Amino acid sequence: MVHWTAEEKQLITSVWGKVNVANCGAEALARLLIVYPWTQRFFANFGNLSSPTAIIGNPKVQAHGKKVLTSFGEAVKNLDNIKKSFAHLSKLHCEKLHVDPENFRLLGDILIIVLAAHFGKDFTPACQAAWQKMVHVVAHALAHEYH
Ligand code: HEG
Repeated sequence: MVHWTAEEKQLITSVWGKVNVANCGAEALARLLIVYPWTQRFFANFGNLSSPTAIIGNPKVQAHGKKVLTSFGEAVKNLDNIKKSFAHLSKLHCEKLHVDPENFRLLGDILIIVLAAHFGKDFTPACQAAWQKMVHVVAHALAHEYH
């Protein structure tokens, strides 16, 4: 089981409390689709993804980014139980959506970039370290039910 120090928990929850889930979620998913264009194959039914501008302005990308980051928030609320709280989502991504778990790691790295851009110098190295651990634990939990 993952161990969180009191400081890590505090850094994660205090940053999370200031995150605009709709904005950051939309930005993170859009950046994923732009920087790693092969991830677009999972979103073939999202309409126009033909350029960075189209991706950023695509309402389905925005809505799905918000949904993903809202779900990420469940992990923040359940730091000591992330694996269990994501078991059903892991099964869904494996069995129904066929998303390669490598993509969870890519999205996690992008989320760090988005948070760093939004928070600037308030995203201290200690904050970043706690969040790196967080996105790693989430990616691991989402990959857990794969077979
Ligand atoms: Mg996934 C659906 C969460 C990464 C591709 N994702 C969903 C849903 C949630 C979710 C809550 C809706 C599930 C439902 O309808 O019951 N996703 C989620 C999290 C993370 C993640 C928390 C990582 C932090 N997802 C992720 C990545 C990809 C992906 C990296 C692909 C590159 N997700 C994906 C697709 C769907 C979902 C294709 C279905 C979208 C749709 O057609 O509505």
